[in-house]
Amino acid sequence: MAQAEIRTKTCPLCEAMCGLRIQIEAGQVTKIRPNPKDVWSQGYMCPKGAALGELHHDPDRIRFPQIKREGRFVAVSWSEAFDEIHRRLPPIIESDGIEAMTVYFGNPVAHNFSLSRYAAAFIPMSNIPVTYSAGTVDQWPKNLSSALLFGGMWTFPIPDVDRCEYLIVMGANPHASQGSLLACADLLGRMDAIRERGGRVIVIDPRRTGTVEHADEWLAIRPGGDAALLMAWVNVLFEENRVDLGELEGRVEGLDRVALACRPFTPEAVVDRTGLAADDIRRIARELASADRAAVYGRIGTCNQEFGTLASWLVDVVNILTAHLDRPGCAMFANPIAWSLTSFRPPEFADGYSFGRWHSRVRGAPEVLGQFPASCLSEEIATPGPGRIRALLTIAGNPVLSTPGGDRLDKALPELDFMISIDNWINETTQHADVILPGQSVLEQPHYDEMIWSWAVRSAGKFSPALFDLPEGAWAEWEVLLMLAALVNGASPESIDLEALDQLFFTGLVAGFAQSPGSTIEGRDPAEIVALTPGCGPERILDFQIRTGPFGEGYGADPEGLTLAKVKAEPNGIDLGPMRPRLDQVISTKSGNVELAPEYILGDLPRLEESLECSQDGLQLISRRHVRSNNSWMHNAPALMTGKDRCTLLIHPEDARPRGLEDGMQAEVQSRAGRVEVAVEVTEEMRPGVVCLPHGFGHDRPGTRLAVASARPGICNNVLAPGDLVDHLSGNAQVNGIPVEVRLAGSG
Ligand SMILES: Nc1nc2c(c(=O)[nH]1)N[C@H]1C(S)=C(S)[C@@H](COP(=O)(O)OP(=O)(O)OC[C@H]3O[C@@H](n4cnc5c(=O)[nH]c(N)nc54)[C@H](O)[C@@H]3O)O[C@H]1N2
Ligand SMILES: Nc1nc2c(c(=O)[nH]1)N[C@H]1C(S)=C(S)[C@@H](COP(=O)(O)OP(=O)(O)OC[C@H]3O[C@@H](n4cnc5c(=O)[nH]c(N)nc54)[C@H](O)[C@@H]3O)O[C@H]1N2
Ligand code: SF4
Ligand SMILES: [Mo]
Repeated sequence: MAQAEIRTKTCPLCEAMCGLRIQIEAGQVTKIRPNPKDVWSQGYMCPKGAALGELHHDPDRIRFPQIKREGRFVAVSWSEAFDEIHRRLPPIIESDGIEAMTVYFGNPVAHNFSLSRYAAAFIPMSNIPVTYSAGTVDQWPKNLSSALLFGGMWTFPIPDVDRCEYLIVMGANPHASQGSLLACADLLGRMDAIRERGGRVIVIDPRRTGTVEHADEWLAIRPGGDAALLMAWVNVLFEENRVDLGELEGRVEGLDRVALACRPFTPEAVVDRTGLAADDIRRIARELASADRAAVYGRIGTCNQEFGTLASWLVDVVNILTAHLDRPGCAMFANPIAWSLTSFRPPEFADGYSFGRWHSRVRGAPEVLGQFPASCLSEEIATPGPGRIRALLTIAGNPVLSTPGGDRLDKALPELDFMISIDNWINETTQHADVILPGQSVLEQPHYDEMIWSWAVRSAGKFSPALFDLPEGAWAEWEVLLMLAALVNGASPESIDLEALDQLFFTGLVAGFAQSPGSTIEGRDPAEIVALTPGCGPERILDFQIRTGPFGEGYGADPEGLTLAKVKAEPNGIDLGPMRPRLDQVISTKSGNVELAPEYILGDLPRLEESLECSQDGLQLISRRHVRSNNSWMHNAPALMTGKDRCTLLIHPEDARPRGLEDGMQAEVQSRAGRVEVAVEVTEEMRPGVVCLPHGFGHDRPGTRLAVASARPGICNNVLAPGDLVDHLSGNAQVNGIPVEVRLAGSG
């Protein structure tokens, strides 16, 4: 019998970054438990972490490249796959130009050791001009507001939950999600701790989620009402002379413009739009203003909605006006051990941000931060004419299920001349590919999060080595990205020198950082730094990020400082304490101050004001997550799929009764985009007038290879999401607050 060994590993599935102990016997994962010694997560984990073994051993997971021949995928060698790409891709680009190719980046790119670092290599090296991503179905409004307020599109203030006394959670459900754009293991436990030390937690959500069980108060807001509510708080703060910038006095531009802009939004004026009582709105504004350590935290419910950018902006505005930015216990900026590549400002925005620099061919959608809404992809493939997309690469994404109108994309993808996917499964999207290049399982690759520590409540870090070898001859995903960038440029596989490409990318990073004002190696010779950083790939980049980070050895500046080797020597991680005030280090606006009132954002206020008058009859659909799902891609893990059906329509009894709907009955849900049939769950946890479906289901399409998921397929809620419903400023999808009709199935 082989000896059981127990290895530590950080779970990369979500932002909680839990430390796990993984028991392996004879090459099989036999047990996964939380690691109580992990300095960051301290013994916390959720059921998904326990499923990493099932994901790794999943017989449906692809381990070898696949080429589609006569409609069926056949496993081939890596060199055959690259030859096929070289044979088919360059002719398309030669005839239709590089504009004929695009990429869709999915969510796991952000969590994957290789992809998170080498996506930044692939984009400039491939020269592909327009890319798509899950970002425009997620946090694009926050990227936009942060770019304008603070100068960095990934500069997100986060609540310092461990020292906070008054926390408002808007449009987030950590009970399912475990926290987002807020890294903090056991967020619910930390919310409980706020209340145990005499503080207060308020949840604002159209649904009484599991998170509400950890709060003192639940405000059942109408979908999309957040910007109006936040504006009313701003109104009360100015009206009652409660605005207090605290230490930020003199550091905030545009206060007068905000004071003027909030005038129409009295608590009384927003009652209809928010569905909340004026007294509650006023009371909370006063409580916020008088709390010493407080923060408003907004997440996907404030982004994926009608006024995503206004709401995202206003969360920061309210924190600023109540002296709750950049102070302990309030909204703060994290200080990661290893800085993230996303902290570089793209050179195209060196002189400031501008939007709508180009427009999409079919819909005329303006680009925002380089992207069009994800829902544009299907029409850009399907609509003939010059500029049509002929070739697509998807990287760790499943837009057929995850993006609005994904059913149209499903129909458009077969029209492509060539499609490549880098993915571990043959799913609703990748089944359309001509070539699939497998990624690694979590356990086959090292791990150290690239971006997530940039919004973590403590300055911590930890490295996990790979626990299993790659299959013979397999390529790591960072190598695949470099290879593909060269193939897009027409190079033949045998002529490609990966080491040279990696060196080129790394040298560029070092040079860029050495030129950044205030960087720890400002003015140093990049060649010297490169020579002092051995190795290759993502580990070398990580070593560089740590050594030049705030606690790093700085290439000789502080011999006691951190290196990757020192981090590796601590398998339970390194923790260097809570966040500290650091606005001066993160701000990169032209004025050097917080730009509180960007014209671009204020320009959307008339639309918000108009919306106060609109009466909202009929039902509105919102989305939900579950702790045992992860977007669309973990429904093939048997341990996560036990128990009752999770793909149900939640509906309030007052809405169910007149429609003759009872628990378990089938309902027909119709929007102007599409129609689905789904079982209902009648529950008082919904605000009346609002119904709710999970996203990421709909695994009933032929052609996929997902035995467990397709046995309990559920329906895809994004069939109901009209692609043209977007937040006007960011182009981010509005997948919450979709007008729908619901009736007993077969009754209409
Ligand atoms: N209606 C509605 N729609 C939504 C949302 C919502 O709230 N409501 N939420 C949106 C949000 S926030 C997001 S982020 C998007 C997600 O949108 P996507 O990123 O497009 O979808 P995922 O389901 O995360 O798909 C991930 C893909 O990556 C693959 N994968 C997993 N791990 C790896 C890996 O390590 N390497 C590689 N190469 N592939 C891997 C999986 O097999 C899967 O194909 O969905 C969005 N869609
Ligand atoms: N288990 C699990 N964890 C995940 C994921 C997953 O799919 N499963 N996905 C990951 C990803 S990609 C992301 S982006 C994060 C997202 O993390 P969260 O933002 O916490 O996401 P949700 O759990 O969807 O919570 C969003 C909440 O917003 C509410 N809401 C909807 N519309 C509105 C509105 O108009 N106003 C307000 N105030 N609230 C509204 C919904 O009812 C819901 O409770 O989760 C991540 N973690
Ligand atoms: S909360 Fe669950 S999915 Fe997220 S990192 Fe921890 S174990 Fe993994
Ligand atoms: Mo997301």
